[in-house]
Amino acid sequence: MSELRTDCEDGTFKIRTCAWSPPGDHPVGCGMFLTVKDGKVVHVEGDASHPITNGRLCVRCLTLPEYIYHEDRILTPLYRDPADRGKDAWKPISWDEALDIIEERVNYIKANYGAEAIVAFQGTGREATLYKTPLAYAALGTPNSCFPMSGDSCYGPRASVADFLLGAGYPELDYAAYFPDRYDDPRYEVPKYIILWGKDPLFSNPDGFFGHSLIDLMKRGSKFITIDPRLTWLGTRADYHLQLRPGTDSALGLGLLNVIISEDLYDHEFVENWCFGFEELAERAAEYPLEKVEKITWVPKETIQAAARAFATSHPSSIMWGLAIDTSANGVQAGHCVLALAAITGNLDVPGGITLSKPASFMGKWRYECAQQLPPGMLEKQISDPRYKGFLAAHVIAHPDRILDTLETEEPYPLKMAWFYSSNLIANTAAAQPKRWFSALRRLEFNVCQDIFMTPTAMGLCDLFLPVSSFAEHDGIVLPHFGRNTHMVASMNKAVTVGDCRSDLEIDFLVGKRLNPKAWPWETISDFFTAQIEPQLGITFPQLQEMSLMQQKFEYRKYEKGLLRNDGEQGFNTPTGLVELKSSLYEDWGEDPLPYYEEPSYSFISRPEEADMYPLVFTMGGRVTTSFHSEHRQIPSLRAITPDAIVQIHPDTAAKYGIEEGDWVRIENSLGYAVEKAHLSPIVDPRVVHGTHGWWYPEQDGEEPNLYGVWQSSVNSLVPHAKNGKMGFGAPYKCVNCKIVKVESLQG
Ligand SMILES: Nc1nc2c(c(=O)[nH]1)N[C@H]1C(S)=C(S)[C@@H](COP(=O)(O)OP(=O)(O)OC[C@H]3O[C@@H](n4cnc5c(=O)[nH]c(N)nc54)[C@H](O)[C@@H]3O)O[C@H]1N2
Ligand SMILES: Nc1nc2c(c(=O)[nH]1)N[C@H]1C(S)=C(S)[C@@H](COP(=O)(O)OP(=O)(O)OC[C@H]3O[C@@H](n4cnc5c(=O)[nH]c(N)nc54)[C@H](O)[C@@H]3O)O[C@H]1N2
Ligand code: SF4
Ligand SMILES: [Mo]
Repeated sequence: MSELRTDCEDGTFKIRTCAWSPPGDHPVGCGMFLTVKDGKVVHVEGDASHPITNGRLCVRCLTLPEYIYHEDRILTPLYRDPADRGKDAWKPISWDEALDIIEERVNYIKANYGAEAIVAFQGTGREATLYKTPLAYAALGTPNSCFPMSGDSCYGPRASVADFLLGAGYPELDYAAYFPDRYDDPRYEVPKYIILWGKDPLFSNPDGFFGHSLIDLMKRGSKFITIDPRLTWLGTRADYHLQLRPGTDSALGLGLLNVIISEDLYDHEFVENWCFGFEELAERAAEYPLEKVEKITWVPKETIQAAARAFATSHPSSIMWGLAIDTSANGVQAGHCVLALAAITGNLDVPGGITLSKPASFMGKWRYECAQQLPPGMLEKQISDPRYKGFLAAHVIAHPDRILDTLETEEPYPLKMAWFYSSNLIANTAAAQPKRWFSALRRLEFNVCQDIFMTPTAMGLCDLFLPVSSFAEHDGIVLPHFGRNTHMVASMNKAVTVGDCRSDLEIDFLVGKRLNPKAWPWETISDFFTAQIEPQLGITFPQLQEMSLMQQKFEYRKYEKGLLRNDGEQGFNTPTGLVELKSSLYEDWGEDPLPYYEEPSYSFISRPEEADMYPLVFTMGGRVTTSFHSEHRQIPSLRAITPDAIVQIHPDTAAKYGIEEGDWVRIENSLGYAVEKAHLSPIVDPRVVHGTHGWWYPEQDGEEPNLYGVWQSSVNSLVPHAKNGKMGFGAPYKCVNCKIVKVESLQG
């Protein structure tokens, strides 16, 4: 491993670091060197000694200097009178002034409405994810910590299903990430097949998984099965591509299970010893003959059969399940099928299969202790839905759809203040029905935003802006999978200072020490991290910084060794001690204990009266490397690669509607519309169009009503509110009905 700091002869120096955020990313922790000249980062290059990423970087980190030193970046706290929301009437203030305002406003809200009148919003798993709920609970004193994506439709559903059925932290493809010698470790085996299900990791590197590892595995012989309405780059290299109708994943899963069970291709030993409910699952799968599955999913039955046979008869094999499983109200059932497929083929926790971990997580103890800071009775005031027992069992956060209902109705009590902690929710990211969210949030008395750039959310809704430092400007730790099933713990190392920005954790410290000092006893950030990691890793934070990262110990077949259950017994940490192919929990929660297929709520089948009007399926949000959700739109090199919001349309469909390459297209359904630029491509089925999410236009007028053009490509206006599954999870972010019409301009 190279040095933390290397001084060069020309007076420059290099800092070795592992990246998280900002700029936005999941905790992949790619290793890199930042070259610093005259106090500025001037160059970024990969660190070949990093055992996971081996020096490879994507374009977002390679263009980091453009992001850090962008002229639009906010470098000092800003304040604006709430009466001026929507106007560019911001005034720079000091951090002390900002803290005075926060203290005065929070105390006012608490005294007059109760702390529960404050809601803290986060976005996806940036570094902020670790520090937002502690801010809410242990500094602001509110139980209303919220990820405002309808049905909590990212990661939460998958992690919860894994907890319910396996009692284990989020399962991941085994890519030898735990071993210093990686694929050459004698304990490891290369998977024969990898199913990529609604996931495109080369572009998304999701949740801390380093996507390029799939190329490593391909070179070592792994074959692919892709399940995706689009023919992705990996799909073109796959042995089988199952091009399904968006939102029909659970029907396909039941079809695959049906083949494997009826053709007796399953692992009898594993099923007999370690699974609960196999007979019932077999009966359920038998209700999904391939003719029926083909009709629902559009995937030819021969392809389903061949893929199922290839997967089940090649051992070890693995499955990666992605966001598309969560972004469906039927996603709990699809996830159930995925885990059942992995289990009955004997691929759980074996070399080259799917890795599992105990449900404990890094920093979990601290986060739990922060929740204890809430006064007695406060957690009971959290806005949730008593019908959603599955959600309540899995989560200690507010239900997002109920938060919007509460904002609109003031039932069960009025909300008065919001804190946007890494959330640009109206910019076609987390919020479904973003205009409804915008109107409702606009009525609140006081709103704070913690971000890097001015966003439509901050401009339209906030009164105080707290500027956040990039990962090059602060110390921190990177926890892949957010601390669950974590293959490494890495350090982020400060290289430079820019403006008067602070990290999310530093802001927590500032606000916490003001509002609730006893919960924030650490003198320094370094002391805090040492307190978190030393008990588990036996090293201090400065030692971790010297080392760069520490890979975690790992053992296969933990269920045989008593390493998965809290009581130390063999088996899985579920009520039956087995993998629950039939859930022993779901019935009590009002849910079918076995997987089933349910039609998406906005489809030509579930809304036949709209079938002629909106004949196409709209799926959206497949990732590109040049942006992270609504971020990076103002970064010149990245915008040059991806100048516009693109909607992918099959050439035959485009011809039918008189649309040509580069035309502006209005995508519309009964709920709303968005305008994006046509790219004609045979990678989508003629009945499906794929749009891009997260667009706003920093180059346009930021003031109201335009708000940087945020309503122009507003794809999430087409996504319904509160169409969640029975346990409160999932929403159709990737499967709604639509029509497409050529228009003259982005303004539609
Ligand atoms: N239709 C459709 N919609 C989708 C999706 C889809 O696939 N299809 N994907 C969905 C998914 S999975 C998710 S998770 C959501 C994501 O939604 P969000 O994560 O809410 O994404 P953004 O709205 O971009 O908000 C993030 C904001 O945080 C700022 N930021 C970046 N890094 C940091 C940091 O470290 N600290 C702080 N304080 N701020 C930071 C950014 O500048 C940005 O303004 O979008 C969802 N929206
Ligand atoms: N560069 C970049 N990386 C990111 C993000 C980003 O915005 N930019 N966002 C991050 C976040 S928050 C997340 S959650 C992850 C998500 O990353 P992934 O889990 O990889 O998911 P997506 O890229 O949204 O979609 C993967 C594939 O699902 C397909 N798909 C669409 N609808 C369906 C369907 O109904 N069924 C099936 N089976 N497939 C479908 C899409 O065509 C797409 O190819 O990426 C993270 N990484
Ligand atoms: S995946 Fe890309 S943006 Fe994320 S840390 Fe690695 S190089 Fe940086
Ligand atoms: Mo996400």
